[in-house]
Amino acid sequence: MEKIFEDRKTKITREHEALLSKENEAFFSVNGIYNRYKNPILTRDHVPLHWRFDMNPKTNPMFLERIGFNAAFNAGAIKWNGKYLLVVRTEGNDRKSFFAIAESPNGVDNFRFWERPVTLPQTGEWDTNVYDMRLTAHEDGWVYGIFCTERPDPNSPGGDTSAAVAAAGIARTKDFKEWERLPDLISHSGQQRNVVLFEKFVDGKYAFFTRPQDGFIDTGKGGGIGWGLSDTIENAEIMEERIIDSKTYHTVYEVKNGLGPHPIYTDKGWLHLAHGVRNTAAGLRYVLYVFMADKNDVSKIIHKPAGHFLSPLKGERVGDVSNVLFANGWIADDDGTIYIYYASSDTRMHVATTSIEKLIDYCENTPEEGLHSHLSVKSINDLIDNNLEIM
Ligand code: M1P
Repeated sequence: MEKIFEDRKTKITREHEALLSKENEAFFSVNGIYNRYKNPILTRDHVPLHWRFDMNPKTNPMFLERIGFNAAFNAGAIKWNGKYLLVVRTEGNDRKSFFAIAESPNGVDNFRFWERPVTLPQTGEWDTNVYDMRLTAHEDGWVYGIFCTERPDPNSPGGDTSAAVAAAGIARTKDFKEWERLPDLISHSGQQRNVVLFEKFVDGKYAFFTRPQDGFIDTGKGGGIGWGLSDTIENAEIMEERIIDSKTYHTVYEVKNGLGPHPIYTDKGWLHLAHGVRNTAAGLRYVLYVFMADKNDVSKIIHKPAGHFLSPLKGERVGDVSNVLFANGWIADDDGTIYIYYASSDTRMHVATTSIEKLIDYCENTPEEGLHSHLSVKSINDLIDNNLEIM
């Protein structure tokens, strides 16, 4: 038995270390707007071995896995003390997700989880499940994590054990180790997911991007990405919510949408990354889109390129929830590089790199949504006409 333990432990440890230290490589970009990378940056296989295996040969002579993990996805992101940190939605085989921090020295590979997952304090009403944290370094001095907390629906019709209620949980930290939990955001528009805290006070108040929804899955009348203010963060409550980016018929955000990470400031305006969802015969399809808001009013959209910015490709298309790209983290580096951290099909994490300059150009110069095929053809013909003049 001792030999089995040692052989298995040695092999599994060696392969785990090889995975964690594998270098990543950018693919050549034909569109020139962003570069995708060869390897996912985090998967369930990256989860530390001491979270999974009992390392004691006496109690685990066959070196069997005791706690299994299913996925590592939908990570918030921040640059912290020179390191690229992801707050990863880590999901066990028990279907529960929780937050765990992974750190990389360069933003594209060598991500390693910290020694322990985040211990998230509970409110009076325990979370059944938590996920999709958005990080905001607020001008009040705290780093906030706004996340979805899911609990069973007390009003569900008898016997429906899948009915749930989603709300925005709020936690804050100064070192990513100790987290203070605040009461969940109160809004008066049904359920909430995809809530993001803005980094600045607006009219002396805390400002939130929201995504009101009537039900747990369907947004219903909740018509898109919203915006609202709260007097305090300690008991956050939004009295008035206004939709700033609506779901719209026959677009990539026809069924629903939601803001991704905190917006990035540029001298031309705020860059936003969001996800849009459309219906297909094969189910929902989630893609990412980018738009720009006024530099003096982060809730006022000034440029919105048509269609998706990133969509699921090749292996990204398959996973626990297939045909999904989702992003709730990006990092703007001092040299203008932007690291977009996106998850594919609710299963694994990837990175794509671009720059502030490229995203500004993309927002300012990509044709906007015309909502009709003949206007799409007009955009193409305009480009052809300009090109024929100089070719
Ligand atoms: O399964 C796809 C995504 O579904 C939800 O996003 P939304 O609220 O926009 O529908 C979230 O549960 C998200 O975590 C998940 O990736």
